[in-house]
Parts: sequence; C-alpha cells; structure tokens
Amino acid sequence: MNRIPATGELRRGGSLARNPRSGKSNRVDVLTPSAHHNLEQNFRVFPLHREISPMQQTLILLKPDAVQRRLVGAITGRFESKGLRLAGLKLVHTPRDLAEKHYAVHKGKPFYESLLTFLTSGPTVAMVWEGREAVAVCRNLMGMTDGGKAAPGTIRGDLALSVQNNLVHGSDSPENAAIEIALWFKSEELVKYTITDASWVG
Ligand code: DAT
Ligand code: MG
Repeated sequence: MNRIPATGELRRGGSLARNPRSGKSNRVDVLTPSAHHNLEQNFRVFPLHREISPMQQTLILLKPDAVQRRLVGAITGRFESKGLRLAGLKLVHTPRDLAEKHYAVHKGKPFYESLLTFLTSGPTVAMVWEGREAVAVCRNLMGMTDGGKAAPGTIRGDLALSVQNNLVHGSDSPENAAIEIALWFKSEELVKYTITDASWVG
C-alpha cells in the first residue's frame, strides 16, 4: 500500500495524498516517477516500501568552534553517513547583520551578545541537507543544546562540553529552515541532483 507507484500509475490520481503546496503526490516529492524510473533502468533497483513522509531541507551550520577545532570533517560525516543529501555548502565568515538575523529569536536574552560575538569570530561552514524528515533527523543527530548534557552518540554529546560553543546549528522546524536557508544561501547556490543510492537509503 505504501510503496512507490509505478510510472503511469500516478496519472490515475485519487488514491494518493496530495501535497497542498505543489499539488503533486507526496510520493512524487520523495522521488519523482521519472527519477525512479531512471534509477530502475540504470541501477536495477526495486520499488521501496515507504511511509508517506515529507522530503525536507534544513540549514546546518558548523560554527566557528567546529572549524577551529578541526571537526568539520567529523561532523559533516555524521550527516552524510546518515543518508541525507548535501544540497548546499560554503565557508562563510559571518557578518554581524547576518548573525543578528539568524539569532533574532534570542535578542534580549543574557547570552545574545556573547552568541553574536562567537558566531562572527571566525569562519562557519553553512550547509543545506535534504532528506526524509531532515529537520528532526538533524536535530537528533546534534543532541541537546548543552554539550555537557547531550547524550553520547550525538554530535554535541560526543564532541562538545559548552552550552554556547556547541559546534553546530540546525533549524528547529521546516518553517524556520526555509527562512534560515534563504538567509544563508541564494537559490542558485542550492544544487539539485539525484543521488545514486536514494532507493537504498529511503
Ligand atoms: P539550539 O542551538 O540547540 O537550537 P537555542 O536555539 O536555544 O539552541 O540557542 C541558540 C544558541 O544559543 C545555542 O546553540 C547556544 C546558545 N545558547 C542557548 N542557551 C544558552 C545559554 N543558556 N547560555 C549560553 N549560550 C546559550
Ligand atoms: Mg535553535
């Protein structure tokens, strides 16, 4: 029942949930019929049983402590090996106005000024990761805000001790992800491509 429909089956309509934004089937968002057909032709993969679940993008920042501590490769590897697709990547020495916009929700809090000083203190790696439930998946990989309390196995739990210098930022909702991605990336900096193991990862 929750399998990807064969090419052509989508045209019958009716039985598939529709995405209200695009008007397309949610399953088309996960992997378009033509992309899936191409994968089947080129790599002889099989249809994958999948729950209907939104494809999401999320903004991940490897903050200046991650760069200074030479943890960019180790942290990026956590997102990569989870099965997410890298859609955007750049190194940014964050200007003050971008830091203010990014952390606007924390304006007025006791740690706000210190947080801005930290984020603007050196280069940050900005990334967009894409995949099924990407927002929650990345937050779970990151662990709790306070590195001292974050669970072992998470990025912060394994690699961070501080509350402020906790290595990584991840959007906390799909709505905020869209806002944050637009802050950090121009649309032409996000790259669309099909990853060849998509049918295996799900
Ligand atoms: P998160 O980064 O887990 O989404 P947040 O949005 O609550 O956490 O806070 C943004 C950042 O601000 C966080 O990564 C580190 C810093 N921060 C939060 N609470 C803090 C505190 N009590 N003292 C110092 N820095 C703090
Ligand atoms: Mg946050």
